Amino acid sequence: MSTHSMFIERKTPYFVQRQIPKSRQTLFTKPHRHPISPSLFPFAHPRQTSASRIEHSASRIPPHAPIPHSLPPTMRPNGPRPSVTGPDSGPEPPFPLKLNGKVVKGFGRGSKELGIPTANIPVAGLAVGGHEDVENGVYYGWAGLNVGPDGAFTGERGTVYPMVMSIGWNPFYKNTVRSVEVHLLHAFPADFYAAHMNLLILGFIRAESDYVDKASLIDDIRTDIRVAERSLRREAAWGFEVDG
Ligand code: ADP
Ligand code: RBF
Ligand code: MG
Repeated sequence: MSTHSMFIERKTPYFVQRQIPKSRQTLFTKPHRHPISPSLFPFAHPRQTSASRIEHSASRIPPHAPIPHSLPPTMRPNGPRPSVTGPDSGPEPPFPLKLNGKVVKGFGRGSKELGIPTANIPVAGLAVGGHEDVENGVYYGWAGLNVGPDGAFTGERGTVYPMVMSIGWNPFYKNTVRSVEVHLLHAFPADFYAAHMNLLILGFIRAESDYVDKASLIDDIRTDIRVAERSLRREAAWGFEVDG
């Protein structure tokens, strides 16, 4: 148990622990609902309530105290996941989103060996599509590629494949760069680096997570693939076109 939670949970009234003389116990006879330990937080003593005291306390905060600027990534929540996402009637704004880019080398972590190769495009692809502010997470849609199902380059007009993709910082790998990676739902006989990929994103699946181990990450990506397949199956009636 951490010192902090010990303090929040302790039942002993404050003055008993601190051995405050009876004459000064008036403020502490009722245990505070969220007592703040003056020893842990000297600048946040519960009695210092006037503005001048707060200002005085603030002036004592060291100038270079670290300020947390981002929340820690959320661990994958336990429990079942929905088998489709997004409305059955079709994509709702901001979808559909279009972006594109050339397939480049990614992190080389052997996603392929794990059975989930991801074609990476430069994150600038988001800017090309005008969607730099797109939320991190997992999405589904269609990928138009100038590579056919047999792996051969096809020139201008290509083939359209269902896809599931990840946009973000890959909290499990603690990446320091944002990435855009697309897993095409097709078994290609060969790599297609340098191919051009047009993406049509039709829906959001989930936020990106951190995981206790690699097996749990893979497990979740496998679920993403099934969710993408099912979600796209409804799409026949929506009538979207992707450029190959
Ligand atoms: P990298 O770290 O370079 O992205 P990966 O292990 O993720 O390497 O493999 C990605 C490459 O695998 C893609 O760039 C592409 O050339 C090839 N590839 C083969 N099949 C697929 C597929 N179904 N989806 C995505 N990429 C595939
Ligand atoms: N990486 C993460 O750290 N957290 C995720 O939630 C996550 N979700 C992904 C979902 C999909 C559909 C794909 C294709 C990748 C995802 N990744 C995620 C990225 C993954 O870590 C990366 O592809 C690895 O390099 C796989 O080994
Ligand atoms: Mg990749």
